Amino acid sequence: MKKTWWKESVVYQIYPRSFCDSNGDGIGDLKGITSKLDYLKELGVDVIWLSPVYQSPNDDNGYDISDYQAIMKEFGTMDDFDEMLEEAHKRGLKIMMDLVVNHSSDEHKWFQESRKGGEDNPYKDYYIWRETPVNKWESYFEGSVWEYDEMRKMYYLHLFSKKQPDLNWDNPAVRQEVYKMMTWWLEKGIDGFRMDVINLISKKEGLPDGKPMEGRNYTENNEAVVCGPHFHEYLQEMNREVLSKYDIMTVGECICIDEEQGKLITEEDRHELNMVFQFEHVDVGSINGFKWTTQPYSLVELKSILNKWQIGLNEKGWNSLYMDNHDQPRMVSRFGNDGMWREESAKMLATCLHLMKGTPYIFQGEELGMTNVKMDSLSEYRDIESLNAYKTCTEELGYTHEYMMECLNQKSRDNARTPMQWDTTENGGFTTGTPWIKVNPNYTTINAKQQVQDEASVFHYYKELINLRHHSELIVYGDFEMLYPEDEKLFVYRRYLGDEQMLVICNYSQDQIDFQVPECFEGKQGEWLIGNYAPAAYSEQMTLKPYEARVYCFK
Ligand code: TEU
Ligand code: CA
Repeated sequence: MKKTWWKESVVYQIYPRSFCDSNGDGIGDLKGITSKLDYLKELGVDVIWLSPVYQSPNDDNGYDISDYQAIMKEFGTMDDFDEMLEEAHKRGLKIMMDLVVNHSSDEHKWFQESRKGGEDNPYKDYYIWRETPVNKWESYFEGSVWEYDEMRKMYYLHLFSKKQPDLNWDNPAVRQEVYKMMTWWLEKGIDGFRMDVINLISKKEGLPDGKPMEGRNYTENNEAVVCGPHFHEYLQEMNREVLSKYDIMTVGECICIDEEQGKLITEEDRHELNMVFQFEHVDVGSINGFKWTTQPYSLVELKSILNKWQIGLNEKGWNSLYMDNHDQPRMVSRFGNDGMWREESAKMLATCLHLMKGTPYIFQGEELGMTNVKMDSLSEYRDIESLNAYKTCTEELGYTHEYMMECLNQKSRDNARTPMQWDTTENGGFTTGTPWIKVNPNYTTINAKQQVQDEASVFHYYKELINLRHHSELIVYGDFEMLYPEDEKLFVYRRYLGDEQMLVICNYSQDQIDFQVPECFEGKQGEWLIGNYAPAAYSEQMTLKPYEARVYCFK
């Protein structure tokens, strides 16, 4: 397996709107990010992934871009960006940009021109236009994907909100525009791209209806849009024309893919992308991919999904490791225990994730064990997906208000988007103004300032995990084997490389559990590596405490 810096790195995701506000308008910004680079350096991460900072009317918080080569006014200026990039590089931190090119904003110049129609209009086919809706596809944000445009007197396709029209990737001019724009950013010196829903760019010819899903046709269009007929061809073209010319890192967000597709995208000799964000493990507990339910997840299922990906991509591909991002509820609330065992379970989950094979991603605040937020009413939610889902679920699917609020409380994307908790001053130190979204009131006990000072904090635990990775070939390149796959409370695995081995034991429950090491470790001498309780000498029988994680090394 080829060794590269992006396999040895840890990535930190910043959601700029909620990170740090430098001028008191209640919205995080670039100068705010620059002022916190030392904090990230202290944590020890290598790469920062910035959620979109481009000009945008913010229908979907920057994932609707109206100018790919300008900075969103609320976030600052291009000079602020350049300064941030320079300051990051000075500290040895790399910057990976979000690339949102499945769709643009309807306020993008390309769309404004495209709306005009006309035979000689070069922008005419930049988007997907039809005389009438040609299928029954539904948008991922609810409602039909077809929107009538008064000016062109035609319908355009939008897989997300109606202010996010899909670009027509089958038009070579569109692809060239995108490559030109990517090159412009790379020439500026950025270090990579995270590609938003990149596996939706190629749609099946004729845009046919698929088989309706059971219950409702929520994802009926998936088979026609997910990894469509030209998907790999377009990625390879992009790689040839742009990516291969730079030493960068790429990760494609790919919805509804399995590990077979994951392999095709990430295998080195196919020259597409370095890694993908797959969704199977974070969709655990959903019903047919429909997330608005409070149904509990099964640990056995979670393990079998992660195992499948670890094995599938082991030879020539590469995994990303994440549970948190700006679209997911907080992992400590979801897979851990955000009450009595918050610190223990946050550290346990981090151990479990960071010691698998792949590149780990930390979402802002995860390193503090930040939790989901309790919103008091629907009006406190800001996220377009949550608000639209409330409408559909209560109006069409018969959910009660109370049940839907519980679903939102558990799953809304806004759980991730409450402001970063810096200290105990008003608004958690995020802003001196009125924050654009509610601050989680638990900032008085969960905040960066306290944790940086406290050696026993979740922050310091992350620091240690990152540091371990930086000094261990076994952690980066070792093979993975899942142990006790059927156990309903323990997540146990081993890593091995040459003569070295590592045993990772994670208790996903609040029960005390008696554990017997598997046969392959019997008679061996283990050495303590890391854990979330006091170090314990190795023995073949152990009793695990609630949410305990222990890691032993064997040479
Ligand atoms: O997410 C893709 C995506 O599929 C999510 O919207 C997903 O459906 C949802 O979060 C599951 O609850 C990307 C971005 O990460 C997201 O923030 C954007 O809203 C979306 O694309 C559109 O650009
Ligand atoms: Ca601001």
